[in-house]
Amino acid sequence: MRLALAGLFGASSLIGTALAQGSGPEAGVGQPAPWGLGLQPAAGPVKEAIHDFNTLVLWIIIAITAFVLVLLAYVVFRFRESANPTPSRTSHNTIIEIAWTVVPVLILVVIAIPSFRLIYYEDRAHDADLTINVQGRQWYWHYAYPDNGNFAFDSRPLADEELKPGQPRNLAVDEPLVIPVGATVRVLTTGQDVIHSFFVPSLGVQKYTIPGRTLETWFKADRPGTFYGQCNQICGTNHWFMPIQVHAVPQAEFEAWVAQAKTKYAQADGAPAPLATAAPAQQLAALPR
Ligand SMILES: [Cu+2]
Repeated sequence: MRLALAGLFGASSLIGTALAQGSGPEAGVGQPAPWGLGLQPAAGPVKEAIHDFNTLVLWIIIAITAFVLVLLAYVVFRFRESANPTPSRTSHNTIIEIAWTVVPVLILVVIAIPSFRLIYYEDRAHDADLTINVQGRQWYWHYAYPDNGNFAFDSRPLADEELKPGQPRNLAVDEPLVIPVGATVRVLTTGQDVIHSFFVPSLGVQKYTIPGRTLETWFKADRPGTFYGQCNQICGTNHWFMPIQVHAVPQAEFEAWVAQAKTKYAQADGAPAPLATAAPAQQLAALPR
């Protein structure tokens, strides 16, 4: 029995490792992979904390599932009709009843403590290096850099014929969000029209963008790379038209980008883009329904 359990746990730890590491994307790229299981590989500390919590809960689930499986198998075998012709009439057992109430409560406490710790860790950036305003709009993203010249721009997916080799379809965008590697980025989200959600799995960030409200979260990329996400709140017909591309670059490269962005993009004024220009007509027409 002990050997069988050890074998089971050995196999599940392999699975756990495989799940935690994900499969497919090379370092520095955060995107879904064919047949990928589990969470995307972490590209920063927030996602690492999410991985840790996920692994803890996975182990608890494995232990509970294995325990129930063994118990069921034992009961089915030990108390089958031929082996146990006159069944016991026992209907209460105080010790067992207390145990099966208290043990699950303890398990929930064990899960709750790191869970709350993670929520508060994700909640707010302490000593942020820069702030980015993210506004979800039907159906594109609007980004502003208040600390770096207060320029703002829109971000939309590339049409299929515009994709360069290596750019994933429906994830690559025309104007990515650019951040410096290693910087703590405060993200303030708001929605222009309906509720959207800013979600970049490899950086461990997911926040609603709600009209009339500003929500805060943060992330940090600890390596250069391109990290993809999507609006993951169903927000209308062209919900899928809202992929997110975060480009993490060294500080000097970021400063060079900021310098040209100040002249390339308009100043942020908070005014919504006219609806007629929200998405180029020919681009929308070319998209599958
Ligand atoms: Cu959306």
